[in-house]
Amino acid sequence: MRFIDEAQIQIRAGRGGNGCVSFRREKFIPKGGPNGGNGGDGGSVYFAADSRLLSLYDFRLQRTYEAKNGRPGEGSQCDGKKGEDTILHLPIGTQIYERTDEGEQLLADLTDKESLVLAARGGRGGKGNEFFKSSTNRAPRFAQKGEEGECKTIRLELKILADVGLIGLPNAGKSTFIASVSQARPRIAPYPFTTLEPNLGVMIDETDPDRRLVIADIPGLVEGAHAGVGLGHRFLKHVERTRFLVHIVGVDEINMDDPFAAFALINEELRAFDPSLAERPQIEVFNKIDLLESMALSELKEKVARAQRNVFFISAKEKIGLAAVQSALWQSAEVNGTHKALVTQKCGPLVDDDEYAEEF
Ligand SMILES: Nc1nc2c(ncn2[C@@H]2O[C@H](COP(=O)(O)OP(=O)(O)OP(=O)(O)O)[C@@H](O)[C@H]2O)c(=O)[nH]1
Ligand SMILES: [Mg+2]
Repeated sequence: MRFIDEAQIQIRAGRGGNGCVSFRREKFIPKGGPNGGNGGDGGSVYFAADSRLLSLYDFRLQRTYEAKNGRPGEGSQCDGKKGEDTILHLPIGTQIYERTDEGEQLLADLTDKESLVLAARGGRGGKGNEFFKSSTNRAPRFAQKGEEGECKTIRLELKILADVGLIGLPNAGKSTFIASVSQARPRIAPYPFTTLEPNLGVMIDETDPDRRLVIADIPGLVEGAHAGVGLGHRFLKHVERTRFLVHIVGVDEINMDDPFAAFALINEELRAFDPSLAERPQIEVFNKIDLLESMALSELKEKVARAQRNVFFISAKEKIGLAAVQSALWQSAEVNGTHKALVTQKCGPLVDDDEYAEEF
């Protein structure tokens, strides 16, 4: 599976270059002064957020990352070159923990596409002997060594950031929904557990392209997910950092006597995983209404009205009723009358390496 949301790596910054001991020696200047240059600083290791990424897969393949050492200083006051930095690109939403014998500590949370974090600082270059020249020591015969660069064990954990999380039973039509309202093109198929990894889609307002919402589609949940049934709750952490949820129930799988039981079942799973997730604002949706006879549909609508619930009726496949859900989403995203959303992510599903290479 390409979607990986945890990895552990070693990072090592570069050593500083040693300072140089050297004296000016020229034919008619037999005792020229010290002229050893300073060593260059070692390169540092940085983490940068990259909105094109949605997996820590690469960090399972390569576990050690180093920045370059600084070059030593040379005679004739030549300072050594600084070692090159290494910048590691991570998906937005990656949390960076440093592991030590005492435990682990959060170094940074890449919540923004502009995030750039210094994770391991390069060692300082040593001073050359010219630096140490003074009135009391006009010919120092020593220079400093370069410092070691920092070396750290890092645990990376991706927790997707999105405005909207899609939840529901397998086969409810979550992926069909995200495909209908965004550019995301996840796999859709008539059997449960088609989605095995989260997909991200961006819903764009046609009348105002600056208005966007990032939607996360995760694999379906089943009863007992919190105890590991089905794909378990492994993916629920990827809706933990969403602002609101769209809860999709396929009408082909409900019991007409108790049509809301399917919502309750998933809500129980949310509660068992994290009570605050169960309190997250939810937009409830009955999907696949094209499969219902008009009599059954009217009956269901009546039940919703009687229960005084605000459930939307859609067909994600036939694109019926989507506008109402979308406008409810825009409304939920408003804070004090203005649109507020994460505009940080623009990618769809996990970028394929070849596509990635082509595009960049
Ligand atoms: N008739 C009808 N079929 C739909 C509708 N929405 C989705 N489907 C079908 O339902 C099946 C499951 O759809 P998906 O979008 O893959 O469902 P999912 O919730 O993402 O499923 P998992 O990824 O397994 O959790 C597919 O065969 C879809 O074509 C709809 O509105 N009407
Ligand atoms: Mg799916």
